[in-house]
Amino acid sequence: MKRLFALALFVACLGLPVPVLAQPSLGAAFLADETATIELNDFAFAPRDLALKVGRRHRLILKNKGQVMHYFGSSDFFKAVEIVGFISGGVARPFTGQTHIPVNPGDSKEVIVKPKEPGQFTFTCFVPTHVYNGMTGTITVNP
Ligand SMILES: [Cu+2]
Repeated sequence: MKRLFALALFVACLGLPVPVLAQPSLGAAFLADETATIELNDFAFAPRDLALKVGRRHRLILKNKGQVMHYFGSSDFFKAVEIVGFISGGVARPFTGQTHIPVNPGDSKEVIVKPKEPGQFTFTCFVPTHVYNGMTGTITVNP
């Protein structure tokens, strides 16, 4: 009898709307057509050349594998894209017009961009000595 009651309760519950308590995974927070992981090392980006496409949503995962803080920055590039989403500290956050994204050692951030126009852009680390030591790369946005 107890078992039957439990079964009836279970069946009754099936008809009720189930509250969604689970947080969507970060991957699902913003849909992207393409994903590229960019490693920020001491003192280079890997890869150092990126190819994106106008109108596609590109998820750029910025991973700092180095021992010191690095930046992924490009004032020209961030002006030529629509920012679809930004994830920092595991949480979706507003992207406040920044052009140089700092990433702590061992940390990662994600920016989802949709290029608006074709072109070639340089990206660098914000720290001048890091640029001098090789932290620079190229983003090509194809039509
Ligand atoms: Cu750096």
